[in-house]
Amino acid sequence: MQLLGFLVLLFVGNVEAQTKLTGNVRWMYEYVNAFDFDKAVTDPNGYLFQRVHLGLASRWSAKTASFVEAKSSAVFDKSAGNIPLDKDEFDVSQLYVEHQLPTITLKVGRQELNYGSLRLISAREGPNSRLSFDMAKLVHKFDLGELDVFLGAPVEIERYSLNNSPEKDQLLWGSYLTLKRGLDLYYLGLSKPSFYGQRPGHETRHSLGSRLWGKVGNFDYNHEVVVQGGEFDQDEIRAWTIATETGWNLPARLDRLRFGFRADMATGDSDPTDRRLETFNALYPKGNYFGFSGVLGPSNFIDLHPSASFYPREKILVKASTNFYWRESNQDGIYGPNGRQLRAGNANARYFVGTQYSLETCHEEVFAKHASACGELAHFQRGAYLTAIPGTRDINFLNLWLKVKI
Ligand SMILES: [Ca+2]
Ligand SMILES: [Ca+2]
Ligand SMILES: [Ca+2]
Repeated sequence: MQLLGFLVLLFVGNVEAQTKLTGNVRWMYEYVNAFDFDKAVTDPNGYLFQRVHLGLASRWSAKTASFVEAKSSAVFDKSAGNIPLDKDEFDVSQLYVEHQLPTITLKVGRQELNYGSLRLISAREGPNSRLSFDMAKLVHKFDLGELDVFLGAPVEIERYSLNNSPEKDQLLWGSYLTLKRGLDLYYLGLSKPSFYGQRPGHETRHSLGSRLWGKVGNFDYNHEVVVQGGEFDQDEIRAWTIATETGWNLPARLDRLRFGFRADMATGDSDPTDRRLETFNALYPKGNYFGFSGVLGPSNFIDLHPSASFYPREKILVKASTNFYWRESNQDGIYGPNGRQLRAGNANARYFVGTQYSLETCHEEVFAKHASACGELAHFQRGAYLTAIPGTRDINFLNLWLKVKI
């Protein structure tokens, strides 16, 4: 609130500041026949999300700027599978001041963070409430790239007005280096209360990562490796992930076709009784890690994910993909995008979780220049691990959204 007062004072004291209004509205209809594979949890006719963002960017001088953004997230006709991110009447999603010093820029306040392929740190575009952090960040830009150093806490979404505050006992800190030639190197530290299986405890986790990305001829690539250490409730953390995406863009007249192949792996805990935790934690990943449907999150899994993307016209994408999932360890369970365990490790010893078939389409300028629309139809067919668990069901998923920018 002190920051709000500061901004009001600045506004009153400097009416000549250059300002720009930004914003967008997104409507999203979703239908899921079984939330988290649970046969009993369904909403027969689906539900509608509405999300509004309205922002004001102000430049106070050559070196100082600010941004304030309000948001409202609403949900209509949803009778099952409620999660906290669905609804937030009215709140401050961003409110920061940026000041340029000789070699660095200081950015302080409530802000969004997006790094790399959004595998670990993301503003989380998929769910109905985006994620922001209350933090201080230093940005150093140089010829070859950018180095960021930051410290802060994620903002908890509370459903009523003007009551969002930073998560208690949570802290994120780190440093992210991006080189324009296609290399990211980063360290991320996280401290928070957590649950693994049924066990609560405090987690301090260190992640060291590297990402290589770019194009060679008709191929594009985006490969990332992360190793993790630290402590969870006196257990030693030892986890890692490899994520690879490789694309082949058909040359010459067929350049509107791309075949993609993803192969990913993230560790799970191999023995629930030892004093070592090997479950990978993806920190704050984008909610829809494997597509809009966002059924599974990137912990204790192996996946192979071929896809074909077709651009019938400029700004229109049609993509078909199949995603095969296994557990990495058959002693650990499966996890949702928010890191919550969906099914226990000891349910059975099978590895194969299932196959997701998806068809999606996006149209960037659908009615007007400022509107975009997307849709996804997906079917998740359970594999041996899930079919052996009573009360589960294959998932059918439909998602349609329209976004209009101001
Ligand atoms: Ca409904
Ligand atoms: Ca709120
Ligand atoms: Ca263990």
